Parts: sequence; structure tokens; C-alpha cells
Amino acid sequence: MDIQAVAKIAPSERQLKWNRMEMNAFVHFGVNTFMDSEWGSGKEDPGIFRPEKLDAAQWVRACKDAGIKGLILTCKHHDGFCLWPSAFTEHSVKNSPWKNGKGDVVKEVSDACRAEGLKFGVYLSPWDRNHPLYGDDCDAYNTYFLNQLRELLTNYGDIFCVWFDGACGEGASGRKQYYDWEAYYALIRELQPEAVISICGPDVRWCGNEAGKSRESEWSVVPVSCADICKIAERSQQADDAEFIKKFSYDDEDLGSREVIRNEPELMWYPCEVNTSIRPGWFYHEAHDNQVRSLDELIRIYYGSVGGNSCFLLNIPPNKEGLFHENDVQRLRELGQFIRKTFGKNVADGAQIAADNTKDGFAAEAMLQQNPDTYWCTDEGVETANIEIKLSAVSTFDRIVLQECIRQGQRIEKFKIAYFDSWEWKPLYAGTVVGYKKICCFDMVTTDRIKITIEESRWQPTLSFVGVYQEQR
Ligand code: FUL
Repeated sequence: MDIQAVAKIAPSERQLKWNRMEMNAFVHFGVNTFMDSEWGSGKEDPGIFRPEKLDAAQWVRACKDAGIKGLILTCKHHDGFCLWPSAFTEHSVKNSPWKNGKGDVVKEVSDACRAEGLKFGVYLSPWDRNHPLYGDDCDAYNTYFLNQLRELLTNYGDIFCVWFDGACGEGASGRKQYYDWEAYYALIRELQPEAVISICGPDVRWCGNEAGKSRESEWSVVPVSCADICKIAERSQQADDAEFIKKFSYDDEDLGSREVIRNEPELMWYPCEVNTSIRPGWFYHEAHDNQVRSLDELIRIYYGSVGGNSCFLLNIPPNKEGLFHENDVQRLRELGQFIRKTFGKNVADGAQIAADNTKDGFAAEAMLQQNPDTYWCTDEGVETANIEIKLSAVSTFDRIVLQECIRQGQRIEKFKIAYFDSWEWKPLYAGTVVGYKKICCFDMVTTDRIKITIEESRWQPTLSFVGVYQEQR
């Protein structure tokens, strides 16, 4: 594929909306919470599920304090226990003592989200250790799974994301369930066309680790085969998949540079999500109350994910009472304060900006406005450019935010930033991809002149935003 064609691959509207949410919450809650475990066996007694003080509004408030825009709930984890009273199984809240079996966690959480303006998403584990037919009668299990999806996608309002986990610990000699992914996807598109299908799905790609690590150069355009890793991994014993697994792995540092995509027959817009937990486990364990990630760690992950052309999915597990622990609440508040304080004051407000090449109608001034759909770009055939910013006053700063207009695709491959120091330009930062958002971090400088040089791009580069900030810890 020629490189201009690659540069024209653009996100769907649903992917674009998801990307602009930047940071979402993952909430792992279920029988594991009460068993002090991470993976249930499927044999748990629903009688243990008793979150006496469950308060979804408390979760939602804490998420909002952090600046989180959406919340994804584990409606069913690998143990098969359903947090809603599914009509298709007895293994659910309806057989728990909580609210005398009349409760519905999915309803409480989705209502609380809607009341506070947070979007709601569902995690439904394909791997199910409770269902008797899982792996033995694949069609029957697929029907069961579709029935559950239908319940979740019709009874709880708008869903922004359906998150499909690739995990399956059955092992080589375990039950092999063939998932009817195409039928799952078709049902989601039919019932919730705005929802992204994440991880084992075509819209959002897993970053490849659960530790909060991100890539230096995270491309949103990658080989189509990257979307199949999950499905392949899940039946990885099959010999004919071995070649493919070798070719692309989640550990690869580079999934989208020119060299990597050169001989790829088909590429797709498949943006990255970094998912990690605020604690060592996905589920709540009292023993981890003092191991909530530090603010510094969360900031580092935020810079790497949101600031590295990815979204950040941060897990916060409620405790046995059905509440976020105070230590987690506190950390979320601190994270939100940090983001608001640091990125609330743009040193480039009131600045002057000019580029050495500008296409008619796409003036450089657009970069100083927060509108992601207005942008500067160069003339056709011009792939490099210099942009100079003259701040309204000499200022001290250590962060620069760059955003491409990704509605037009991802184009920038290499850039550098310099600042004017008394009588010469001095280097400040050198980077590769920009994409939806790049937060460039460097040591504090004081100046009133900044120069951004786009050194390589796939086609006329675009920038919809340039912001200049001083970090406020
Ligand atoms: C993994 C699961 O096995 C974990 O329990 C957790 O849900 C994590 C987000 O994904 O694959």
C-alpha cells in the first residue's frame, strides 16, 4: 500500500468519540471480591455476594474527580457469576442475599453513570467456568452468550464500549470453546451501533501488558492481522497459527512504522488502550489497601497512555461493602487535581503562531484553539514544516501537548521542538508519532519562543492543537 493511502486510513466515528474520552474506569467486582481471589472457579456459592453498602454513586463521583469519562463494569467475569439477574442462568445476583435477590448491580451502576454524565460500558467474559456447556456444546454456549449480550445491550441504556477479554486458562487439555465472534459483533452493531468493541474486537487494541507500560511510538494504523491476535491466542495450540503468532506479538515495540507495514497487504485504524489496576490485583483484596499506586506512578502512566496516543483504562475495585476504599478515592482525587492544575493553564493562550507552509483555509491559528476538528495543514506535496510560536510573555514551562487532527488520519512520523535561548535555538524534545495526543515532557525552560519542526510525515501533516504548560504537582 502506498504511504499516502496509509495516511488516509481514518477512525470511525465511534473510535473517534472513544479516543476523545481519554481516560476511563474499569471496575472489577463480583464473587472474587468476596473470595479474596482473582479468578473464580465457577463453583462459588451466590450466597457469598453481599455488598451491604453498595453505592454506585460513590464510585461515579470518585471517577469524576479523577477526570474519568466512562466506566466499564465486569458484568460477568470468568467465574460466570452475573451482576444482573440474567434470565438465562441461576448463577447471578438473583440468588444472592443482597437485596433479597432483587438487586441489579448493572442497573445501579449504569443509572449512577447516567445521572452524573459518565458513559457506561460492559465487560462480559467469553471464558465462563460456570456454564455447563462451555466447550462441550459450543453452539449452545454461543447462544447463551448472545442472550446475555442482548440483555446487557437492551436493558441498560446507551453503552459506549463492550470489552471482550482474551483470557482463557483452560490450558491445552481443557475444554475448547469456539467463540462465534462474528455473531457477537453483529449483535453489538445492531443493538448499540455507537459502542466500540475492545480487545477481542475490531475497534480498540490492547496495549499488550497489564502493568501500565506504553510504547514510545504508538501507531493507530496497524496491520489488520493485529486485530486477530486475541482470537489466535485463544486457540494457540493450533499449528497453523504458529507462524502468525511469531510475526506479531503483543510485546512488539513497533506495530506501525513504515518498515513494519511495508509488506502488509491490509491495514486498519486500531488505536491502543493501556489498561492497568490502581492496585496489584484486578479485584479488591484487603491486604492491598496500602499498595494503591502512588500519584507519581499514575502520572507516569497517564503521560505514557493519554500522552502517548492511547487511552488509559484504570481499574478501581470496590471492596466487600460495595464501596471504593478511601485510599483509592483519595488517589483518584489527587490525579484529577494534578491534571486540572497542570493542563488548566495554557501558557500559549494569547500567543502568536506562524508556519512556513500553510494550505489555504487551514491557518496556523487553529492550533491555538481547543477544537479538535479545526486544524492547520500544509499544501499537498509538502511533508515537512516549521511552526513558530511567540508567547505573549516570557514563560517557564516543561510540557508541550501536540494533537493531530486524527479524523484525517495519523501522518506525523518524526518531529522536534526547540526553544529560543537569548540568541540561539536550543533543542528541547525529539519525538516520532503524535496521533490523537502527544504530551512532550522535558526539563523546565524559560523563553517566549518555541519552534516545532515536522521532519517526516506520511502526507501533508496536520495539527489541531499545540498547548504549553508547566507541570503542577
Ligand atoms: C485478564 C483477566 O484474566 C483478568 O482477570 C482481568 O479481567 C484483566 C482485565 O484481563 O485477561
